[in-house]
Amino acid sequence: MNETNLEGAGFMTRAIHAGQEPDQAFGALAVPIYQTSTFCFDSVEDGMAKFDGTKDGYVYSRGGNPTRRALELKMAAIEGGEDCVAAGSGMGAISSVLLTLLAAGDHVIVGDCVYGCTNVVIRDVLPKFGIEVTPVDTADLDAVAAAIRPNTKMVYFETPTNPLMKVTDIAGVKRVAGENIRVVVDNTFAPPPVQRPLACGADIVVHSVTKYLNGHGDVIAGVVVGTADDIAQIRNIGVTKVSGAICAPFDAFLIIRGLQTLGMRVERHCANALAVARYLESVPCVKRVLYPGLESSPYHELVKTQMNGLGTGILSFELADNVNGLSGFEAGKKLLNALRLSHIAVSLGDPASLIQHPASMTHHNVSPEVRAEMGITDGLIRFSAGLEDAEDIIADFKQAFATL
Ligand code: LCS
Repeated sequence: MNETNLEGAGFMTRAIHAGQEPDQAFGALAVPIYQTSTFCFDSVEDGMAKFDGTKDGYVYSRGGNPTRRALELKMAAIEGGEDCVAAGSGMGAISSVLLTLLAAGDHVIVGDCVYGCTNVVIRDVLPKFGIEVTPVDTADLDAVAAAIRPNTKMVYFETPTNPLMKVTDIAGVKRVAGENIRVVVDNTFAPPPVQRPLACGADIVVHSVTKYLNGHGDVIAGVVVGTADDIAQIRNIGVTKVSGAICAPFDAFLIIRGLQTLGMRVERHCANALAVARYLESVPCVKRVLYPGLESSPYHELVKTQMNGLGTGILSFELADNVNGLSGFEAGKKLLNALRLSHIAVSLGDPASLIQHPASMTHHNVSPEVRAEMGITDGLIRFSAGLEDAEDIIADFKQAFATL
């Protein structure tokens, strides 16, 4: 099957075949790892033509590499975009988008709850370059509309958000933003086959590939997917020249391997998270469970319409203020330390279940005031459901709760 006859193919077929042709040298089916810094030219004329763009071909691996290109083509097909550029981390991808598309005097609306480092880049660093920033709860479309100014160039948000799991109506934001404001969605928490922001009207999708897309907990990487024009600019300026945050060939190879099982993995992560969320709702000392797939969640309808009914593999929860004489925070520490199967670690989307404390870990670099404004309490715990058997994950929680 080649690129041309993937038209109309299903999700799993695209994830397996897009970007991958048997290699021309030996017919290898797996994408070869082109571990090289540079590419030789046949002649001076050949090099000149590749530099001035009159001839296709690779020149230098910061600008382009065949293994990375196979990953980019596969990701463009998976997200349904015209093109993709891969980066060396999610932060490399996000910074490259911002530094390419924004200029002094522009205004950005940013979701009021985003990953800690994204928060630092947008709310602390962009203003240093003369870019105005307004944090808004993008789940509230009236608030987005009210924040728009004549110089607004971008609305940037995560859905679901890290770590509060709020869900934004992507099509609604695009409707409010209109044609001239780019809508950029961080889709890390709900990758296809869950959610496809471009199909909902978003202009650009970014991912921390480190998470579900690679899915095996052994790579740090990012991607940006969008129109051919936007991606060409982001590749040439943000990724290749400004940040230099490129995705290495070996990492691209591992991600290509991981993407081929994305659909099955993500469905299993979501099913396990739902089972754990339901269990946690039944635990008396759990004050609240934040999981959009629960019937009790205010986002349950959007899960059905925008998230393919699947939800996500991550949930957050908070313990009661007093658990047998312990504060919610102290009880949370004791609970995490007592778990035997789930690891205390940041990141998410790994085969193993991971659990962490946002206030002291993923969002520790956000000031306590901004954390309070975001709604990240000291007692909040975030859990990334792995691919283990749900009964085993729940049994581990049960024995840990019994120690409180
Ligand atoms: N976007 C989201 C939603 C994230 O959760 C992260 C990392 C990033 C972007 C940045 O991606 P990276 O550069 O790490 O590939 N989130 C992390 C987390 O929650 N725990 O550890 C990292």
